[in-house]
Amino acid sequence: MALTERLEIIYQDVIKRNPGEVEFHQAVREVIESLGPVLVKYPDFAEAKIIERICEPERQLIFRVPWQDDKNVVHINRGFRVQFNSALGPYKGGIKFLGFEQIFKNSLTGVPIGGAKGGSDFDPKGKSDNEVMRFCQSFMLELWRIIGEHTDVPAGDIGVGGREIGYLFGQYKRLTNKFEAGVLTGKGIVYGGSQVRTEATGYGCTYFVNEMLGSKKNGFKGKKVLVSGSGNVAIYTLEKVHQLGGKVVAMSDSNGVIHDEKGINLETIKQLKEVERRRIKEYCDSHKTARFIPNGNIWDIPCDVAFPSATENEITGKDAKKLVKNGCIAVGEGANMPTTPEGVHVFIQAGILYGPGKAANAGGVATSGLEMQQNASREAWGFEETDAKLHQIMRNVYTLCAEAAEEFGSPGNFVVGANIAGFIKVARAMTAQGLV
Ligand code: 2IT
Repeated sequence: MALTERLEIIYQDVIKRNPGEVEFHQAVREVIESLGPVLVKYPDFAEAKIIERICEPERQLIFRVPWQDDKNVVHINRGFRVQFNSALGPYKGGIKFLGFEQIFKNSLTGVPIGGAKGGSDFDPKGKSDNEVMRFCQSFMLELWRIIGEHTDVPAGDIGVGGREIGYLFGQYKRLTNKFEAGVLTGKGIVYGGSQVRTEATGYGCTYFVNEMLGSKKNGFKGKKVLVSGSGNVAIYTLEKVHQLGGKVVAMSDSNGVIHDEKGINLETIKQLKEVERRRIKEYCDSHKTARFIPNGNIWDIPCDVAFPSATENEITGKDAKKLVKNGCIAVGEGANMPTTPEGVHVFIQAGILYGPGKAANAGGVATSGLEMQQNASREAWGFEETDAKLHQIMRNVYTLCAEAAEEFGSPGNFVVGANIAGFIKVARAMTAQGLV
């Protein structure tokens, strides 16, 4: 889509100031493409240069992370934290990147949290538990200076799960001499974690798609579903899709795809991935109707609903065309930015139900918000109560996106809806807080 001249200037400036950050450019472009009609309706946002300010992180930290492996060899990695926007609350987001997306996603949840991301260039593959622990301790030895329950609240993301959050929390506690539970989310249930946080992104994404299907008087019953990935998000999407009557026929990891038209068995996947930390191809050892496709492309398999839940840019324009041609009617992005701009264009043109990550996967960070609420009040809610709150939040996210899309002239376009609804709230808060 063409940008107005003003938005094009902003975009070119972002490229110039952030050379090489192609995924950041991609995320910015997608948002500002939606904002033309917003600036027409709210010229004060333009005057206050809200978009220009949102595109520049409030603070960025890059730090050295030295650690020793099991043979006492010293390694040097690099850690990052990008504190993007605190207009709505303390910075909040995973230990990865794509902090820009997080601002709008967090805004959509209705929970008072700003946007941040962080990460490192450490590759956990093949590292022992002790090595991961030493790395996490060294990482926190720097990070602790800029985080806190009222300042910045990191969480897990790709490659950072409960184990890592535990090591990070232990080190933070030791450094600060405080049991400040709300400083990290995704904690274990026994030390301040929330019920449903592990399930939240997958459950939430399925709830969002269920709302989209419901708007067409449709549902998951009898639907054939693809879920890429086999991490947290993918596993709990599988669980919820099956609970709602759909059938997940394929999943994947970085080695390939498993395909079983009879449906993928949840318990086997949980055992393989959560308990034994093994590769997905081993699924076929115990399920003879399943086949493993080494380096296969999951999007080649015909489906009704697709949940890209692995990583960035995993659905290309070509994949999107294939999905549409094979009869796919809905896509829910469990991962962040898993569809390339060409792919997004294909879905929008085809008029299928397309739930972009910043709306569809907002249940994860929303439930982190619920974890913070419980930590602040020293409460621990039950599973059902927490799940009901998550479900309501996802209904609200859906309604916000649908209404904003309608109001700004793109009915049914949840990309436009999510960008505008997420943006307006942040822009109002920034305007109210003056030039900061
Ligand atoms: O992409 C995401 O929304 C997350 N990784 C979750 C962040 C969080 O703070 O729970």
